[in-house]
Order: sequence, then structure tokens, then C-alpha cells
Amino acid sequence: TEGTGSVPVIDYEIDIEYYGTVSIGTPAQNFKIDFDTGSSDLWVASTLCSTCTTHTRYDSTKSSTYVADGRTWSIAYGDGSTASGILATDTVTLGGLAIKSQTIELAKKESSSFASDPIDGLLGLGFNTITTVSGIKTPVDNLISQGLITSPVFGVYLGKASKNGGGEYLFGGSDSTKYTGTLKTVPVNKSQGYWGVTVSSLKVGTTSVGTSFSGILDTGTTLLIFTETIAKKVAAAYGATDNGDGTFIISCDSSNFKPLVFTMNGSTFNVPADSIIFEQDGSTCFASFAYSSGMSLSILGDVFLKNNYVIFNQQVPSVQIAPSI
Ligand code: 0ZP
Repeated sequence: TEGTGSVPVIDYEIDIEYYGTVSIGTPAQNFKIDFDTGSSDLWVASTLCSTCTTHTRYDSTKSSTYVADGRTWSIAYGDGSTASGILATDTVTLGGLAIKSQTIELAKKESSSFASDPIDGLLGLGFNTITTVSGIKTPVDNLISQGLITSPVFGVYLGKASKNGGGEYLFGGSDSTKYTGTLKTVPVNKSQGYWGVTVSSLKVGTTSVGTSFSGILDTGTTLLIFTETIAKKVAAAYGATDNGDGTFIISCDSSNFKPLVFTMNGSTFNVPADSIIFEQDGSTCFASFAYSSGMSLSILGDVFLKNNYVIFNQQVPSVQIAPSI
């Protein structure tokens, strides 16, 4: 299709994280990159990083299109992971679309959490108001301004390990083979730089467990993260027990579970019963919902997104959602 770029993503360790290939430089150097709608920085491990040995590292001396910048950057994520380094620009290729002079962040340091993580870096798909260095254009901004995509959208399909595994990010369009039913439009609040949505009601089957709360659609977060109050109501409805650290133990038999039903802009979207269990460790099962103490924002992470195809529209801003295949 003209004006679109498709990037297949790999499902890492049973739906914990999804990453695809992004090429940087001339000739292309290929990296495993986590596409994150919860942040807006594009960074990659570099040869300036002596501890990034488990990763493929970008080498600026091997790229004829590399341009130094001189400024520094540093980022800290919700889970405590951090990275920092210097800025540069280079050509970045996403699903065959070559973005010229994209600002890239070269990591000189990464927190130890990345050592066991397969990803070489992240590509933020949030709004440019939350880039850690102000005034930077995100890859999606440049795809639009450089005329590489005809529509200011990207479609996200995250597969499930229990089905077919990987997924697909489609820049510039949506893939109708990846969803069923009708797309429903939900307005987005971008005031905090995230893909913010209002959940007017949350139900376990027909039991209400929450009304009118703010959430964000975040591909970089594995689970569903609620406020402590909502998470405890959801847990009670599923008979799950609090581990005291924000996670819950749940029955390994989901056959009697009702789906978790989100209402947004008058339409309902489900997380089905089998997705309420996140993982099984022997005879112990962990729930796919959690809470983060003191957080007032809920996060609709991969547990929601692997069950619902989402078309993110940066221009309007809005999302269109339909059940995934
Ligand atoms: C994750 O979801 C982890 C997985 C994870 C973390 C903590 C507890 C878990 C329990 C069960 C299952 C998964 C858990 C992602 C992850 C997956 C696989 C390997 C990993 C290795 C190292 C580190 C993370 C790994 N992290 C969320 C997160 O921070 C947790 C969270 N807590 C969100 C609060 N909110 N995700 C960020 C992207 C990650 C960063 C991608 C580390 C992988 C590498 C962001 O999407 C979160 C975002 C928060 C915001 C939406 C409130 C953020 O930090 N944005 C940065 C901007 C800075 C705002 C300007």
C-alpha cells in the first residue's frame, strides 16, 4: 500500500513485551525496538555504552548520514528503568519508510533492568510534548511532515502467544484483516502527552467496579494498571488476592470468569476471561491487572491492546477501536 509502512512485532515471553525492527543510518543498522505509546523518545544502545554488551549497538562512525547534536538526554520510566546519553540525527527507517534527519538518542548508559531485556531501545509513539528534550519531533511527527504517510495514523495489532504470537504496527493506515466488527471512535485527551481516554464505566460481567476514570492506552506497559481502589474492586469480583505489592494471585481456572468490560464514549470493549490470568507459575496464577500505589491514572496496557485493535490518530486526536482477530 502506498504511504504506509508495516512493522511486524515479536511477542516476547508470553505477551510481556512486543518489539520490531527499526533501521538507523546509512547503510542500515538494525535494532530490536519496543514501540511505546506511553513515551515519546526514540533511543538506542550505542557503541558509546560500555555496559550495553547484551545489545546491538548503533555505531555513528559507520553511518554516512549521522549528524552530531551536542545535547544530552536522560529518561526514567514508570517501572524505574532509566537510560541516558547524547542526541544526534540520522535516517530512521520504519517498515520501509525512510525518515530523514530524525533526532535519535544514543544511550551511553542503561539501567541494569535492560540487560536481560531483548530490546536495543524504544521508539515513543506518544505526543511530542513529553519528549525528554523539548522541541524534538517524534518519528510519527516526521512521517507526517515529510509526507511519508498519507494519513496521520498508525494501527496497532498485538498478537497473543496463545494464538499466533506476534503482531503488527502499520504506520499511515490500518489493517482490516486484524480486527472484527465495527470500529468505534473514542476522543483522546493529549494534555499530558499520552493517549488519554475516559473510561465511563468498568464492569466484571455486569458488576460495576469503577465509574468515570482517566486512563491511557500504553503499548509499553504489559498489564492493566488501575488505581488501588479500582484494582481492589476488580480483584474482589474475580476472587483474587492481593500480594501487597500491587499484583494479585488469581484462580488458574478462568472458565467461570466474566469478561472485564470497559465503556468509552458509549461503546464497550472487552478483555475476555482467558486474558484475566496473565501467567501461570506452577500451580500459581498471576492476574493481568495490578495497581501502582499513589497513581491516579489507569493504564490500559498490552492486556487491553492484545484484545482490541487500535488506530491512533495524532491529528484529531482520537482512537478507533474494534475487537482484535
Ligand atoms: C512494564 O510494564 C514492564 C513490565 C513490568 C513491569 C513491572 C511489573 C510487572 C509485573 C508483571 C509483568 C510485567 C511487569 C515492561 C517490561 C517488559 C519486559 C521486560 C522489561 C524489562 C525491564 C523493564 C521493563 C520490562 N513497565 C511499565 C513501564 O514503565 C510499568 C509502568 N508503571 C507503567 C507505571 N506505569 N512502561 C514504560 C515503557 C517500558 C520501559 C518499555 C522499560 C520496556 C522498557 C512506559 O510505557 C511507561 C510510561 C508511564 C506513563 C504512561 C505513566 C513512562 O514511563 N513514560 C515515560 C515518560 C517520561 C512519561 C517523560
